[in-house]
Amino acid sequence: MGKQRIFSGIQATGSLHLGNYLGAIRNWVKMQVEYDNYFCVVDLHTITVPQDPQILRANIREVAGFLFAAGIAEENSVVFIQSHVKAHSELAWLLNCITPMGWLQRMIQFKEKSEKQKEDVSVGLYNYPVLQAADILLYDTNLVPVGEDQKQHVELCRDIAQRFNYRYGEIFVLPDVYIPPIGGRVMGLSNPDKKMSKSEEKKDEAIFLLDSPEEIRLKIQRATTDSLREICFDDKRSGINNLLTIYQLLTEKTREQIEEHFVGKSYKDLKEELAEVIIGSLHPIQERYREITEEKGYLDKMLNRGAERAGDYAERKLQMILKHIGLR
Ligand code: AQP
Repeated sequence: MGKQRIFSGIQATGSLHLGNYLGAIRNWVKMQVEYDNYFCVVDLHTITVPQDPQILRANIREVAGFLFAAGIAEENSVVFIQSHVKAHSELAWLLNCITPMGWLQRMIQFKEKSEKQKEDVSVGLYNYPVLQAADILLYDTNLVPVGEDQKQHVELCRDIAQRFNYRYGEIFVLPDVYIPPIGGRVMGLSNPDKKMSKSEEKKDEAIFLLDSPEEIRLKIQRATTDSLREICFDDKRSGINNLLTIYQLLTEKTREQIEEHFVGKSYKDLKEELAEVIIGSLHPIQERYREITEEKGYLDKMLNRGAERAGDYAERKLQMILKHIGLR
């Protein structure tokens, strides 16, 4: 039996943050040896909200660079840019034609993001999960490792695949979602009741992967806590719980070990230690990122090869789908 296949994507809506890393990318790196993997910078998803062309171009490269810098390796994984493989858009159209509008109306992310956009909200934003289903289904994906916010979209993808298979025959593999047991929802620093997000306007909410040690220390120092003193994991104390969860994810210690370690210590001690742990964890990724971006032509070479490998697979799958529908 061959390896099971993973597909996951990441938008280029801004600089990557600790939530993207701990909720998604770090797991992709860990899982990549055991699976056959396709990782994609989903630039077509990114333009479902307005983007400045110059900034978008830079963000796409930054996100791709970080995937390699974090440890995604060509031997195990295909890394590519979504718009470089045309089959994604074509399959999205085909899936649009069988997806009931009512299914999309239930999507929480659309409701949240469209509130911010008000009357400017695009059809593309509404349609986002169908394009995501196309991304996943093109590669016969078995498992989709994502943060918690994407769970509903992967479930919808399964429903679309099932509907398609029922109508046209067993064409699509039904994918499962993988949410990490810890880190599936890293929260914002000053508002720990909202998830850490790239497009959040208040930049203090997130630790970005390129933040300097000084920026990290300052952001953690300002992070919201509470007026209690005891340092322990507690869902009801969202600020302190979030800081401890980040600490746990990066140190890989157990909750008991961490609580014991901080007995008798203050929030200031926790924050100082956490900042150093984050700085130490990001340092090698930042170094590697600089090497990658300084080596002329490296990123383009990797992404061209990725697009070629992904494109071959996707095109074959697309031709088979077109045949089943009656378009070939
Ligand atoms: N705060 C988070 N905690 C854990 N996982 C997270 N992810 C995002 N935020 C967190 C996961 O990161 C992967 C890539 O996300 P995305 O780029 O597709 O967009 P998103 O889910 O909409 O994330 P952002 O960073 O909040 O972007 P914007 O601000 O543009 O909406 C996904 O697996 C996601 O679950």
